[in-house]
Amino acid sequence: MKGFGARLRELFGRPARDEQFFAELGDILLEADLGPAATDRLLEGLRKQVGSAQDRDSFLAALKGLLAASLRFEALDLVPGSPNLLLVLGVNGVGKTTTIAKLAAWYRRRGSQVLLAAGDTFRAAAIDQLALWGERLEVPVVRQAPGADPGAVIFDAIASARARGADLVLADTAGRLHNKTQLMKELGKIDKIIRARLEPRAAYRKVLVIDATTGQNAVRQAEAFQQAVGVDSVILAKYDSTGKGGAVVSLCRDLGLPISFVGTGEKLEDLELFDAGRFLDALVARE
Ligand SMILES: Nc1nc2c(ncn2[C@@H]2O[C@H](COP(=O)(O)OP(=O)(O)OP(=O)(O)O)[C@@H](O)[C@H]2O)c(=O)[nH]1
Ligand SMILES: [Mg+2]
Repeated sequence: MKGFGARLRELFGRPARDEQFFAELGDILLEADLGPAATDRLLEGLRKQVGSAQDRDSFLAALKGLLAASLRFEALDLVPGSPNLLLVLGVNGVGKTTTIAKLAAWYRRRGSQVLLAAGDTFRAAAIDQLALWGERLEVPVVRQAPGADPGAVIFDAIASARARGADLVLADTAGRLHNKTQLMKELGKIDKIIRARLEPRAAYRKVLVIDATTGQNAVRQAEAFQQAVGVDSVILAKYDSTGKGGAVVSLCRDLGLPISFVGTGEKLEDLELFDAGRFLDALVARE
């Protein structure tokens, strides 16, 4: 099947701007995972611009403009001189641990001293996976035995960061299904421990990793994490593996969440700051 951009260009190239046109446009937007609320609002916005945006390119530009208005970028800046912390959350397998390794490399390139906290104590393999990244990156990893309290691991990691003068703790957490209440509650406890340990002026962000291939389910996940512990920022992983990615628009618009980074592959350097313009250009370029 043709990609999002190809279908848009084909549709916008036709002269008609009738009900059939808007119905087809609605289908294309929904199939790109924009969700019903965002789709309705975009269609409404575009109907208003039919007078001024007639030809294919101006219609495409109008659509991009409306999409861009929904998207928000947030830089995860650190406060110098004290440990800052990014608590990385998400459902199973979305790319949390890999994203932590990428973030470690990213911040280190910018002069930060990074420390990893093996807060996914569920499986020994999860601790080992993070430890291996730590070795490769030459970044210290604070870990405890499998089954340990993740809050205690992160507590230790903050103390260790302070002792070493590290300015960033990247804390891993176990993947959890968003409908598992007990596990979601555990995040609240971890959050309290972090708040009690970090200096009030430090940057502390709860970062939700979303798998770009999961579509509208990402919105449901974000809502659940939002309710359980609060989410400050979203990282969109696996953006290289999907022709869609429209769920981001719903995340930003319906939940008011900003996007900080986009993961574009499995390698350490495959992490970019989220750029709404570039993101939309890529979305619309999909053949
Ligand atoms: N193509 C692609 N693959 C990615 C990206 N980020 C992560 N992955 C892959 O996704 C898989 C899962 O990554 P992990 O980092 O282990 O995911 P996780 O969320 O920590 O998983 P759990 O700890 O089991 O919940 C691995 O094979 C990663 O290489 C990305 O941006 N692009
Ligand atoms: Mg993991």
